[in-house]
Amino acid sequence: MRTYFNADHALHRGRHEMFRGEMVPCFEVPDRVDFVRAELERRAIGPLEVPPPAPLEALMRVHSARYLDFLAGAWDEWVALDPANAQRDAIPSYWPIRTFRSDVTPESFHARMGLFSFDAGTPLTAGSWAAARGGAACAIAGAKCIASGEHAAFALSRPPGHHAGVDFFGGYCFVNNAAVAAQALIDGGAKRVAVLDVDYHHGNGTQAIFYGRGDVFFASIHGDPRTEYPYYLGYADERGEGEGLGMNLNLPLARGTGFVPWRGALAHALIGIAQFGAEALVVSLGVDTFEQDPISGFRLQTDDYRHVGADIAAAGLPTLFVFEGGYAVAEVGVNTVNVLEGFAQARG
Ligand code: 7XA
Ligand code: ZN
Repeated sequence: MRTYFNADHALHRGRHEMFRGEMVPCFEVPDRVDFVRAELERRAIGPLEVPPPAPLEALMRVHSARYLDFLAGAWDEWVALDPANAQRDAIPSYWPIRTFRSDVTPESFHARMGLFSFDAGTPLTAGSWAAARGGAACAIAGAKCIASGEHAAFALSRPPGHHAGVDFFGGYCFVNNAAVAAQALIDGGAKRVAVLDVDYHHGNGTQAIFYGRGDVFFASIHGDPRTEYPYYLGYADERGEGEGLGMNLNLPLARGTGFVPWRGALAHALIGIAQFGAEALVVSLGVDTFEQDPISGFRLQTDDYRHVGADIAAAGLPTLFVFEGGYAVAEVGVNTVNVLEGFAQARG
């Protein structure tokens, strides 16, 4: 299985994030990818390739131009406000919640940070835009790879993507890599694409991007939003709307859930994907479902991830894995590559 590696990922290196009332060192660190890469090489999973730059047009298929323009210039604006800002990350602190306007783009940089985000846990740094664009390039190259007849590919994208919506960042995500990939598959000729999100956190951004569409099915297994981030989306009664009605399948599970019921939810999601008749599958692959993950609450163990890969392989679809969360840094490589190896061995 070929891996597309984001050579620019470490340009995004947040210093601190707001976490439960205090500023703490970021959980989402460049080392995560280094551990995955080392494990890929140790097990010789397949070649590793740095993709060509992502065309902005491909990102604009799922994100608004206004949002991408903002991301592209945000760091320079932040430093222009005060040269000392070069030493600190930009973090939003105001949001246009209900009754405020979001149709007007304010002049204030701080106001636009809030307009285009939904939490204070996602620091924007000097290299965030370059890194996010590099991550999307991996997703696009991976989509092309499976469209050309490969069984599978892995986009080792970082920063992650599934919380990013049409015009907002949050949850450590700026550009929705999985959505960019699904859209690239559609634009390449696929009629029906499924996105399966197995990260601990609901992929609110991916859901929202495709919610009204009949050509992309979204299934997600995640911590119950009544208690788990991102809290405000991910309930079972969100089934899509308009042409997308019935194309959204949320399978929230209680904090503390172990592998047996989790695997049952995976089977349920895969049945939905089969009934939809997907031609290709994009997997938002987060391994923050791991029992030792510091910010999550499921109880999957390292060996379970092989079964996850094998179960996904049984769907028999061209499959692109897109890297998302997982913050038990020392184990993130083994757990991620267990999924890929489980898939590859089952698929033959
Ligand atoms: O899949 N999403 C993540 O792994 C990020 C979760 C962010 C949790 C919020 C902590 N401030
Ligand atoms: Zn996550």
